[in-house]
Amino acid sequence: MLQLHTSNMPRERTYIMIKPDGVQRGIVGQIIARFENKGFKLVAMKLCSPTKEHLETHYADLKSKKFFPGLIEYMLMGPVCCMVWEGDNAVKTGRVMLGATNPADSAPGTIRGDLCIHVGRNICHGSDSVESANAEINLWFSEAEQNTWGHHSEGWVYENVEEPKQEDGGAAASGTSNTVGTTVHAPLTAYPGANEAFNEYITYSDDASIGQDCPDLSSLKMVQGDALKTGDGRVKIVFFWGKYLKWQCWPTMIGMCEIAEKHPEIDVVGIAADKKEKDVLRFMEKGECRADCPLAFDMNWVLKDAFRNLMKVGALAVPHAFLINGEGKIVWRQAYSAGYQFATMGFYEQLLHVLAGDDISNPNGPNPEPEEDLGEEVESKDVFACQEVADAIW
Ligand code: RTP
Ligand code: MG
Repeated sequence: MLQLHTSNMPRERTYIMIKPDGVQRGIVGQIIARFENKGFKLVAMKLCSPTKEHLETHYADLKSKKFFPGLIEYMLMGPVCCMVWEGDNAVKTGRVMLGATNPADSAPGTIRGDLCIHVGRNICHGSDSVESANAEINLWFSEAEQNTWGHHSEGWVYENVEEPKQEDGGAAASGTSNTVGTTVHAPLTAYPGANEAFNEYITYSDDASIGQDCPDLSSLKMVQGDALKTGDGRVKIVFFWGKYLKWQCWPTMIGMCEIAEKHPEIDVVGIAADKKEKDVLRFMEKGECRADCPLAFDMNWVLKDAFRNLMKVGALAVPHAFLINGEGKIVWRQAYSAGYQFATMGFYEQLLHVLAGDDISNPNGPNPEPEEDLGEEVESKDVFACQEVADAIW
């Protein structure tokens, strides 16, 4: 799975529930505060009064226990406060924070150790494994209720958070987040209306690479995943990145992986346009490149040069993505700069058109000619000698 942690990437999640006694005793706030203070991120919360059946499903693994009927009765005594907390080791740490099941055994400093006495009134529940956390989260919350958002303190809670840098005056480099209160990258949806009318102004035939055959990908040295062959009927994205770029690449890299996950019918390859393969491998080993789609090394920039030659330009800027249709032709390309996201700037819309079978290669012909000179001489005036201009200025 995708492991790249910019501030809005999901980490481990756990389901924490304040039981009816905790709600009745008015200690919901204290419990929430402990998770907030720890550094975990609240991604879902609601107060609800579940049915008996719902609680029986939640505690299904305890059905054979003698205390099961009493447990269900206890859980039906009033509303419960359901929450999903996110953070590294959230499941295990969440359990440690709750304390032992029986408050008589819970260490002081834990929630149960500090705030309750009897096992049948132990005020809170926490998932006991990542698997049960995922099942419980989906039992209690719909997908729409589970929020993904970037926490402004992420870079102060975790080490090595890669912040996608924007025009922030260097705040990202100093360790503070530049994503205050925002979701870093837009969800993968086309902009409204994109599929109704073809977006006419973005493709021109004087981009020399458009309509050309995608260069042979067999020279690539695959680092992860299988080699790709163009013209096999499958749409492809060829994405150039460089380890030296780091944060400039991450948002585009994440977007690329999201597209690959969302569209199994297409192939994606990320190509490291770096000098030495061993540097790239080392970078991957260190876990800094946390992309889960096929990745390749472009020895001696063979492929990068091949694309550059097709474009008839002096340099191929990275990050740079090429969209290749099923016949192996380049139908769209896009360069990215810091902070730009893969799914934005029209790329995803273009992909959807290609998948829908639209020909996006040349709907507009060449760039329009510059507007004709109307032939009127523009009178030049000396600003200091002309009263009219001086009046306008002052
Ligand atoms: P929870 O699921 O609520 O987080 O608690 P847990 O994992 O620490 O403990 P578990 O074995 O799953 O038990 C679920 C809840 O059942 C009640 N219980 N009563 N009378 C008893 O011996 C007994 N044992 C467990 C507790 O409310 C416990 O939290
Ligand atoms: Mg349990």
